[in-house]
Amino acid sequence: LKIHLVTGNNHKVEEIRSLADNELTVVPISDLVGEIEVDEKGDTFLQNALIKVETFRHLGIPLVADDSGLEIDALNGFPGVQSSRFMEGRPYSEKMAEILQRLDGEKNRKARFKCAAVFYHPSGVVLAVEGTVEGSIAYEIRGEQGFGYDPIFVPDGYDRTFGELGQEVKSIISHRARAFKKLFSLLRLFFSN
Ligand code: ITT
Repeated sequence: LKIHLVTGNNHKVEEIRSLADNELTVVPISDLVGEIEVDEKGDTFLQNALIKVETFRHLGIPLVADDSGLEIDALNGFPGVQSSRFMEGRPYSEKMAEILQRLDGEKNRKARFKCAAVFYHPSGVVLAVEGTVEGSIAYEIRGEQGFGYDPIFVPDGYDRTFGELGQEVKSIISHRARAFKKLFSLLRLFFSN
């Protein structure tokens, strides 16, 4: 089964590809339509993942979308669905510095990454799954691997950030790994022959 991934984020493409088995080919939708622009106006990750898929439904091909973000308890869930848009155009080093600043003196560092993944097939099948990884916000930016907020997120059970732990650990416990492993096992049930 060939699935086009509705994203403009190449890190996501790499992470999701590494979770797929031989039966599944995951291709960025930019290969088909060039650079994409989606109006992510939903209030939840799930709504935004649905909007991404809906935007390209007219193509009549199997699609999958990922909407994800970081929720910080002491900031009432911020940046949440705004994880990408927050301080738009600025480098993540600045976005992370701003978050650490907002948490200055805060003892409650609890946070989680969430991912909603939606699959659409032109036959009418739609599957939606979610994945979460609980953790905490570090006191400084650490590590260069991954993308986005990885260098300030310490998953529960570890004392290093995703930025330090890298893909080997993310592919086992990340929000995205958890969501897409569920999704791909459902797809195997539906579409294996
Ligand atoms: P697309 O919408 O085109 O897929 P995007 O990067 O804008 O790409 P989202 O709208 O889902 O993706 O926003 C997710 C943001 O949340 C992302 O840009 C990162 O800032 C953050 N994020 C999500 N998953 C992450 C991860 O695994 N590690 C670090 N940051 C992550």
